[in-house]
Amino acid sequence: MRQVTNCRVCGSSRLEKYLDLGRLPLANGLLQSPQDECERFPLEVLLCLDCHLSQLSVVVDPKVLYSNYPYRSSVSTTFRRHCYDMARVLKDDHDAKWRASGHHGYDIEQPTLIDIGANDGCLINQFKRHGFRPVFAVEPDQETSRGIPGDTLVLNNFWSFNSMAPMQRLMTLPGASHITATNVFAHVDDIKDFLETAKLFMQCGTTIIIEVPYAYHMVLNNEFDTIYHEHLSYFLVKPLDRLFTEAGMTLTDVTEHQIHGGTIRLFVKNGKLPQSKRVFDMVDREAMSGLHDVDRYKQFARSVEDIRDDLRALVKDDVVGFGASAKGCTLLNYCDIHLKEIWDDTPQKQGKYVPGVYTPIVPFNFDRMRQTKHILLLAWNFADEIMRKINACGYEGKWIRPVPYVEVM
Ligand code: JHZ
Ligand code: ZN
Repeated sequence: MRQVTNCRVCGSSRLEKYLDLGRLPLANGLLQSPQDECERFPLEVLLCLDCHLSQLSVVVDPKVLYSNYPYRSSVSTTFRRHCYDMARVLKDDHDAKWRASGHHGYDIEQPTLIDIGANDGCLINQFKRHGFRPVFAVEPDQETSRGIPGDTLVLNNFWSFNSMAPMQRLMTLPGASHITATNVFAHVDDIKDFLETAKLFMQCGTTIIIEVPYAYHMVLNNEFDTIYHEHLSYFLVKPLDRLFTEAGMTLTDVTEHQIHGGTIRLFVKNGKLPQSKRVFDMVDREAMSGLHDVDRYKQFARSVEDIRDDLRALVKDDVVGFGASAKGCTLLNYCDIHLKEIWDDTPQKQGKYVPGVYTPIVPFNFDRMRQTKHILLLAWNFADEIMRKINACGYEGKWIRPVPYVEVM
């Protein structure tokens, strides 16, 4: 474990702690048995008073975090749909640029893809459907990467200069027109090295498309459960813009998406280029919302305590959870809530236990549903999909949503 003393973006040592969730276990370190021990690490968030990046106070070894990783992106229809839409937007944009450059009809150059943090191939599958040719995928966990389509070269490694530069030379790996990194950039400690590694595979015109949960929504909507040891950084546009500029790149555009409780999609290119007005507007909105001032974060921390107290008063041990998400692990452990069980469709999670609270994770069961009066939405980001599905099975009980405030529906 590494203690963070300097900001990951600007190097400043002026880091102020605004949230302390206690010593928590690793969110995806699911247990085989309720008797198993689990290691705990501090879960505290610091704000850089100079560039306004929020970051954890410690970095846990990624080899510990990402071995036997049970999360599978493809389980949610909403996320698959999100990847489909993303591929469509990028393909349309690619085709429009190709046409504008004077080429027509069947002569369209095929866009190519490198996907970082490919998980089970959820994103690659949707990009292939839109005519992208995968160059290679990077996914450190071998077992997770089994879902990636067989015709895609898979590198079971972390995206770092030390691991990728020798591979590039040995295997003469080419570049790609698009490099995607969805829900992985916040997991990276050395984000400058991440960008230098990307440069190895950038050609003229390559776009890096990064998606990260947006700290603006985390703070304004009290999404404290998106804080766990995998998420080292909680990004605003302001520090990101500085990061890319200092790396000799340009954040050319940024768009907002609803997925995972509020996500930003960043478009990054090599060199100094014009920026969309959206980039400036979002930085302004962050400032106007108080997010360049530590007091707003301290107010967030007080709201988190209120949610904890409300949930503890409401949730009894006959309540069932839906979605053994990483978020759920933070929520249950921080609030010290002990549910009857958690339903989850991920085969790799079923039969295991949430660390710290030792709640069993089981498949959805029709008979148990009939005896259930309250379900706690531990994957509130997929509330519509989950509620529609379970209500359609005849569920007549109530739903509890923990954020932005505790709500019984
Ligand atoms: P879900 C994920 O975090 C992964 P998590 C990662 N840590 C990250 O960075 C963030 O997103 C942004 C289950 N489920 O996706 C599947 C069903 O069983 O909200 C999952 O276990 N049936 C890399 O883990 C869980 O719920 C369903 O119908 O907090 C959802 O976890 C649906 C919709 C979900 O993220
Ligand atoms: Zn900083």
